[in-house]
Amino acid sequence: MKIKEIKSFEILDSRGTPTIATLIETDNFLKEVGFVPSGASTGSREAIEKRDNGNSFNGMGVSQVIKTAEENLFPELIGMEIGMQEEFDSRMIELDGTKNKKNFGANVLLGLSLAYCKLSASKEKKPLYKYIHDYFLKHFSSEIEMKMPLPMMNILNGGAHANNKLDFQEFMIQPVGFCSFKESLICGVEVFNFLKKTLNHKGFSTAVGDEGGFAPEIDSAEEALDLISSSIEKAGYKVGEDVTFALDCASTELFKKNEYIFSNSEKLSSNALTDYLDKLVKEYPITSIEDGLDENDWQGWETLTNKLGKKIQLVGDDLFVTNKDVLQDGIDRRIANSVLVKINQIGTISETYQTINLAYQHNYKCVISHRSGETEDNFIADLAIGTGAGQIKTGAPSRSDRTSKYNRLLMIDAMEDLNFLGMKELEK
Ligand code: 2PG
Ligand code: MG
Repeated sequence: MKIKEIKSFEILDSRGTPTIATLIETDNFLKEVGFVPSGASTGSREAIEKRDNGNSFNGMGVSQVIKTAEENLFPELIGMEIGMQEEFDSRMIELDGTKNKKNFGANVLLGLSLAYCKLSASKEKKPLYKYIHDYFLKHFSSEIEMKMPLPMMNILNGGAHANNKLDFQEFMIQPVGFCSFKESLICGVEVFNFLKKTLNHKGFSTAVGDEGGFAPEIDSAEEALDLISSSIEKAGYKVGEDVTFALDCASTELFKKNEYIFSNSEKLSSNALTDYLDKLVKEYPITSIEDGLDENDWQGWETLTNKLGKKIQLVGDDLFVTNKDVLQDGIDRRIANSVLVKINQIGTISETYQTINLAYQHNYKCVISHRSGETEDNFIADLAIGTGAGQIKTGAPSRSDRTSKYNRLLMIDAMEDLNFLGMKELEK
């Protein structure tokens, strides 16, 4: 089975920003499409998302980017055999010829890599998650089992995803105290709905931010955590037992001239922010903190990891950018203990696998993640199950760009008898 035709389309992501969908057709008429997500708070080491910088869509268009790929990249891929992800991705990387994929754009490469991966699953007549699992086992030494991921649900938004004064970007819940994915998700949905009632009752707006979570006009992390705590209780669950908290501080966005600057004009040093996070962990049942510090504040990360790394999950997002070389540096310096995995940060599926494998080899956990700009593509649901990552971060249970992932998980969960570890996932 070989590639016969490739076509890319300029489409829209969940924020109305252009992105790319790529369709590959094989010589036996199979077709698959890969849709590319896009971030707002991006790490500086991410692979390059290429845009036209022309007149359309305020410079955000991608039609010229697609045209260049159609002329110079796609013809080189026609005729390639389906089912050899690494060879396919390596060929694209070689043709791009740059370290950060700035020639054709990581958004171009990812659309191709995704469509190719889906076709490989079709070729083997396997569901995508099963194909990913088998591929991973065949190519890597990490021992993994397929399992349902624990949701990390962003129900209250701040930072670059909302226009309120909340400095931290994401206030998430992890429904840890349940025996099945479905029960865990139901709990998350109920808490989300009670949060809406709580906000309404207190006179706050219930409009939502980019990832479907509420974005009320509040300005402190404590206030956000208190609002969520009371919603958990009102929904009939126990804070810290049934549901724990996860934060994405997205601190790279706050870091200027060696200080973390908050919207109330308060300036914290790296050590002061670490102390503040430590205090929050003592006061609230927080089980995970992502990007607690800036992507370049590695000294600070060492202190943060020494202080909290044995107690909770410390996730590197902008810090590691799903890049195995950057992750290796982090492992060498023993910073963080978990990696956020975003397919468009690195731009190909096989490099994503390599990063996941490296993490597993060094006992780092993986959280498979969406971007703030998403599409209807639910590939990451299959990726989370197939790689046995155990955790998925894909926003609030609201807006179809977010629920498409939860819905895919619900359907797989109903069809397969897969393990779900809940709290044990975090304790492993
Ligand atoms: C993050 C992501 C996803 P963005 O920081 O973790 O929640 O946001 O896609 O804007 O980088
Ligand atoms: Mg993040």
